[in-house]
Amino acid sequence: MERTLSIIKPDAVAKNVIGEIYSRFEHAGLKIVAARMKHLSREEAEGFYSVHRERPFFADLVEFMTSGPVMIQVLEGQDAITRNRELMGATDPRQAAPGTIRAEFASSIDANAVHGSDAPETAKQEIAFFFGADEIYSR
Ligand code: RTP
Ligand code: MG
Repeated sequence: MERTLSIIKPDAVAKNVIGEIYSRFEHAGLKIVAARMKHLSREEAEGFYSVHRERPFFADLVEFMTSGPVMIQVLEGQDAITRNRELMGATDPRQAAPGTIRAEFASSIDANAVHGSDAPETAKQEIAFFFGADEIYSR
């Protein structure tokens, strides 16, 4: 069993597709074992994406991630990290495979609907960034 951190970004929350995205997780065998809706502060968004601090898109990324509430969840299942990344599709929705979350719901490389951890180490860090051990209900 593996865990990954998923965020439904402000664009997808605004589009009212939280349930549709949750449904994809469930159909793929991923269980939602923790969840919280939150409007990230600038400090939280900067901290969460601190690996990208020096990248040219960092300011836009933080601006976008604080533009409205997000839905944050821990997904659990076999190969959860890879499986979630497959469901998400490529970062740029124009390159995302048909049928993926980003192909269906994203409108640009910034407003790209979802975040997913990209490796076991980052998954661990990202889960701990938002959830205490007592807030995760493994099933
Ligand atoms: P995420 O971390 O949000 O799951 O997305 P990702 O792994 O597919 O992409 P990553 O390289 O980690 O980039 C994080 C987010 O920054 C925005 N971005 N903009 N304008 C650009 O060239 C650019 N590149 C990345 C995207 O919103 C991406 O999801
Ligand atoms: Mg990433």
